Amino acid sequence: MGLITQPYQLLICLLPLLFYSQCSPILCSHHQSSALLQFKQLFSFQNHSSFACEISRPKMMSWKEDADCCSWDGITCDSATGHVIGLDLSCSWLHGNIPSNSSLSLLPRLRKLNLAFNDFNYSKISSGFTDQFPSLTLLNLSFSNFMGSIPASLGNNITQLTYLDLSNNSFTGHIPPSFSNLQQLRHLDLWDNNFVGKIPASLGNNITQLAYLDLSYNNFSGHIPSSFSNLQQLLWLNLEDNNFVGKIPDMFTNLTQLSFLGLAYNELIGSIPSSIFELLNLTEIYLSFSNFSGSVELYDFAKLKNLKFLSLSNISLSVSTKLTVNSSFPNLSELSLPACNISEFPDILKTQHHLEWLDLSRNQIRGRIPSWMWDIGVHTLLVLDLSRNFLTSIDHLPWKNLESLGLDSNLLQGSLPDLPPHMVQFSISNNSLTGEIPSSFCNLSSIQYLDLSNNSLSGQIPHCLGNSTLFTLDLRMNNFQGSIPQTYAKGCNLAYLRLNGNHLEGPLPPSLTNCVKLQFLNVGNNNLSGKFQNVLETQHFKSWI
Ligand SMILES: *[C@@H]1O[C@H](CO)[C@@H](O)[C@H](O)[C@H]1NC(C)=O
Ligand SMILES: *[C@@H]1O[C@H](CO)[C@@H](O)[C@H](O)[C@H]1NC(C)=O
Ligand SMILES: *[C@@H]1O[C@H](CO)[C@@H](O)[C@H](O)[C@H]1NC(C)=O
Ligand SMILES: *[C@@H]1O[C@H](CO)[C@@H](O)[C@H](O)[C@H]1NC(C)=O
Ligand SMILES: *[C@@H]1O[C@H](CO)[C@@H](O)[C@H](O)[C@H]1NC(C)=O
Ligand SMILES: *[C@@H]1O[C@H](CO)[C@@H](O)[C@H](O)[C@H]1NC(C)=O
Ligand SMILES: *[C@@H]1O[C@H](CO)[C@@H](O)[C@H](O)[C@H]1NC(C)=O
Ligand SMILES: *[C@@H]1O[C@H](CO)[C@@H](O)[C@H](O)[C@H]1NC(C)=O
Ligand SMILES: *[C@@H]1O[C@H](CO)[C@@H](O)[C@H](O)[C@H]1NC(C)=O
Ligand SMILES: *[C@@H]1O[C@H](CO)[C@@H](O)[C@H](O)[C@H]1NC(C)=O
Ligand SMILES: *[C@@H]1O[C@H](CO)[C@@H](O)[C@H](O)[C@H]1NC(C)=O
Ligand SMILES: CC(=O)N[C@H]1CO[C@H](CO)[C@@H](O)[C@@H]1O
Repeated sequence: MGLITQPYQLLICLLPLLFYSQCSPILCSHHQSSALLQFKQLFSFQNHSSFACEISRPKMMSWKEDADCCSWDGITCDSATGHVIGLDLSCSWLHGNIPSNSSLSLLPRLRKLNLAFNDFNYSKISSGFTDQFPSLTLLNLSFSNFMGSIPASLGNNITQLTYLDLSNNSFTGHIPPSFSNLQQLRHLDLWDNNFVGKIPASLGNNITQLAYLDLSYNNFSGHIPSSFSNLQQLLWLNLEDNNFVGKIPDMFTNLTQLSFLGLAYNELIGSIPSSIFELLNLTEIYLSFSNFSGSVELYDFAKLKNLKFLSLSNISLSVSTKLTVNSSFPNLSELSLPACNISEFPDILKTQHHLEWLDLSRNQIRGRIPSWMWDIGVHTLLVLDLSRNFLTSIDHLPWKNLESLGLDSNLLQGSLPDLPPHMVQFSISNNSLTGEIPSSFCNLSSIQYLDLSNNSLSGQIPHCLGNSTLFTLDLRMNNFQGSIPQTYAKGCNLAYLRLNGNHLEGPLPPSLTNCVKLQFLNVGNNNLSGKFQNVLETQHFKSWI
């Protein structure tokens, strides 16, 4: 309980004494509560400003002039002095601009400021804003529609900062040199902004307590600083989706705690440093879509027993191992190896029992799927992408929970397989399949994307595909006959319908007007009749409907 230091606090304390046996003095000074109420005036409250929050409420709406601001929702006070030291307005439905002279500056003792998940209508952060809070340890502005650059002076003043989250805004500009003063920083998240420029070497030299560093989804360029080798506390390093160039520096020897490594979607060249294979705490590695050269053996990753997610692409990967019965490989959840020059199913798959995601697309795998593959992730596999290989037949789909299957651009012959019941996405275009669509396709209760185009399929289009959950239906360039399904129900989800290049007859179904989301329709090169026939050979259904 705080000391009663001001006469009016004493008064308010005594009044309730007439009714209650306990006295709880008002901690909050008048000028603090009026600063907060003035800040409240800047905003309107709209729940969609916090749409991304699981739980949200308009915290400020309960703030009342005659109450102790230290008890207000979102406020923390120092219990001895009554100073407001914490303001947590995350997920509070705020909509409006924060001006550079906002009354928050009247709360100079703030240590934690969390404004995440609101809509500040592209406000800028002025140097005035951050310079006001010399004791700040936490600043969270994530996902709240800020823009503009980081004030150059930021690091000069708030040197106690340990946690800085500016992720998912529209910030621009460089990381200012003053950041090198933020030597207490443990968490730096700039994910999903429009930052540019090089990463200052001082980031690695000076901010050596960093445990979490996320610069992904920006437009940073230049080399990855070799000074990152000093970040020995690092658990999380994500530099994905920037314009980093050059070789990965030799920085991993010291990063022994690293658990997440994301370097995908850059323009990195050179080989993947073998020091990565010594980082025993790694659980996730994303190195796809860069320009690495050299070759890697999949088995190099065998020591990383904690590895769950492995994603490589566009490198020459050697997958055949001398896998013995006893030898173990990490138990992966996700293995993504597109365009890795692979010519066979990697035999390390034989030891994978928890696989949920397997991408071997754009490789040179030939023939049929080996029968031992049927035991891999029978109950766990959700996503399987084998498109753009040289597979010749698909006999069996034993994966009960599979939701997405890609088999496009192979050499598949024979008829369509029956699909697992929870399938959401299935594409098998550009093959040589024959026969009809199995009636079992009518049991697919979650299907959204179905692409059977460019095959030699025939027979009628099952009418159940009209009245379905489909968003995309692509059956073009086959030999389908008969009429177009007539049964488009109200609430139809269909947005893309391509039936061109078949032998379909009859009119376009009137019920297609139930598909109000339809954006793309092509029924050309068929034998359709009826009044819509010519008009409908347009690609933008909405434009004339
Ligand atoms: C947001 O408010 C609208 C009405 O103003 C209401 O229909 C909707 O359910 C609310 N959403 C949430 C997530 O509270
Ligand atoms: C949001 O910003 C725009 C443009 O600066 C302005 O016209 C509008 O009034 C602002 N809305 C609110 C709620 O402050
Ligand atoms: C901020 O400046 C505007 C005018 O530029 C003024 O109307 C407003 O009262 C000022 N707010 C504070 C808190 O000083
Ligand atoms: C900051 O906001 C993010 C929202 O992106 C949230 O996940 C995180 O927990 C917040 N951090 C703190 C310390 O409140
Ligand atoms: C923060 O910087 C401003 C100028 O940028 C200066 O006036 C102020 O004294 C500094 N505050 C601290 C605590 O260093
Ligand atoms: C930051 O590191 C650089 C070396 O990169 C050093 O020259 C500088 O003094 C350091 N800055 C601070 C504030 O410690
Ligand atoms: C990203 O940076 C590159 C140069 O590194 C530049 O050409 C490009 O326009 C930038 N893109 C954006 C969206 O700022
Ligand atoms: C590892 O960190 C130490 C201490 O910061 C440093 O002296 C050494 O050069 C680092 N090693 C590498 C390979 O970067
Ligand atoms: C890294 O792994 C070691 C050995 O498994 C473990 O003792 C340590 O706690 C791990 N570190 C982290 C940060 O998980
Ligand atoms: C990386 O590869 C892409 C295409 O594979 C190419 O366009 C780009 O120029 C390459 N970049 C570098 C830095 O080699
Ligand atoms: C569409 O299917 C549902 C259930 O599958 C059924 O209740 C409804 O009658 C069907 N509508 C049409 C137009 O066939
Ligand atoms: C990945 C992610 O959640 N990105 C979000 C960033 O914020 C914008 C809106 O400001 C969302 O549309 C993105 O989905």
